[in-house]
Amino acid sequence: MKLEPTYREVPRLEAGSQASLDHLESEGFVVIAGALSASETATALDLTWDYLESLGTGIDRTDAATWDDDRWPIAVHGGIIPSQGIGHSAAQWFIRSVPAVKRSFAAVWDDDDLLVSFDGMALWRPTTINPEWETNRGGSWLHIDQHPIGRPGFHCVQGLVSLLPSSPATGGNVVVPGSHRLFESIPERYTDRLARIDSSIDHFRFPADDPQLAETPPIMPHLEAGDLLLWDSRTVHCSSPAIEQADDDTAEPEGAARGASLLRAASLVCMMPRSKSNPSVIAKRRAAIERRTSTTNWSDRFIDADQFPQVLAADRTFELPPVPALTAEQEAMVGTL
Ligand SMILES: O=C(O)CCC(=O)C(=O)O
Repeated sequence: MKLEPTYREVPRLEAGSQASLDHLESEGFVVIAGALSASETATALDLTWDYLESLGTGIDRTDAATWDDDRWPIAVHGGIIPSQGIGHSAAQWFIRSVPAVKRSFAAVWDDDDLLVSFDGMALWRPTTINPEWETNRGGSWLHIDQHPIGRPGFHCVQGLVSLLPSSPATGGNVVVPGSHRLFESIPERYTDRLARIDSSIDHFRFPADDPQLAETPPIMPHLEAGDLLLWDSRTVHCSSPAIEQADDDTAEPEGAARGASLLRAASLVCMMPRSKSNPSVIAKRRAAIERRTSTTNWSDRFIDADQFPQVLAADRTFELPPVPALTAEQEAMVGTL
């Protein structure tokens, strides 16, 4: 039987607090309450739509009839847009620069000289308008983002800022609490499966019906708009679409287009100490600004998300956002100052 998440209220803790660090250490994830204020969240959402509308494909935020696949940027598993300049959109640079986001990561590392990922966003269109917009179900892509042999031990904490409140009817991120403690035993437990993954690839997927995960079932943590979810890259996670139908009064009428809104808008963000990176990676990061190349969560290696097989296979071009004019603080997060 495929593993399905249960929707859960979880503690929402203060950015940089000891309680948040303790929760991250014991559960492998933590929700930071209101890392973005209501007005910062509204600005970020607005900038996200600016990005989508600037792709040159004819997307109009007020008209869901223009959100079809022919106009939408390419999404990979779980409705994540990893490329097409999104990592250098004004939305992503705005979110990365909100002080509470950096404060949350600085507390994790006890270091505030941090390099930020040029990550993308998970932007989910309403399935009431087109059921084919439903993203991959949780059980089908539970994974970790760290190779158990290539990168043993603790290396990274990933994050996402939710720009909309979640509910069982929106779906959202899924984590398996405490599963970071499984990590060390993966080479023994999944020997054959792991042997198929090169040790330089920081991605390992669990079987959809994995009996070893059935003992610690996945949860979908509740997030308010502006919350930052952090998780250890060793924690088993993914995302999943709605697990309940929306109430009748909140559901979009079938076929509605004007006035519709996204189900989910989540900004992926990850910061790691500069000391884990090196000058060659930093030179590539600087060039990525000019080229508007997005990356994965890792800032200690340069992994070009424009080269993802799904992006290359789609063979489509979109207008890129303008080269961002970075502040000194943002240049420091690139590594060039
Ligand atoms: O959209 C999500 O919440 C899933 C994110 C994820 O799996 C990842 O960034 O590795």
